[in-house]
Amino acid sequence: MTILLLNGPNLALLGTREPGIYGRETLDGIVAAVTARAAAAGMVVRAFQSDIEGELVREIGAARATCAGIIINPAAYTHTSVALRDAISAAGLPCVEVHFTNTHRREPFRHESVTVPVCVGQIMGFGGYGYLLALDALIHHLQQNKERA
Ligand code: CA2
Repeated sequence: MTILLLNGPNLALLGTREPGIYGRETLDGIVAAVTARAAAAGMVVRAFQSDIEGELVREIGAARATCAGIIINPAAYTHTSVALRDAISAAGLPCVEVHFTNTHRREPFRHESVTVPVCVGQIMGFGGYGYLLALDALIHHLQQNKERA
């Protein structure tokens, strides 16, 4: 079973800039931690980062045939992207949205997520650890759904 782990614009900068906001962990380190935890649960992670909205949309579309679920940090596209929201909705896969920061404690323009209404749920404010929480939540959701199917 494969999980798609998607990260949006500027998240490749993690660990190199603004450590006061986003911490010192790198994206590679977070992907490695999620991959190891998923492997312990018998799952595979496909990780993809892009600064380009259309590339993220394309990956979500491709996941429909190959993945069991999605973990996504859409970054700034969280607050703007109807295209990502439509792609998540069309994929029909359970999706967990994750954010490093608690966006509700930040500028008003970060308070709304366009994408979260088509996700199972959202985890924010726990830095890189939130990605592990998102993985656990997604696995739990998949197991619950399997039991009900
Ligand atoms: O808190 C989050 O995870 C965000 O998705 C991060 C986005 C921001 O636009 C959202 O409102 C909340 C920004 C990602 C930028 O990542 C950087 C990482 C290191 C240095 C600079 C930017």
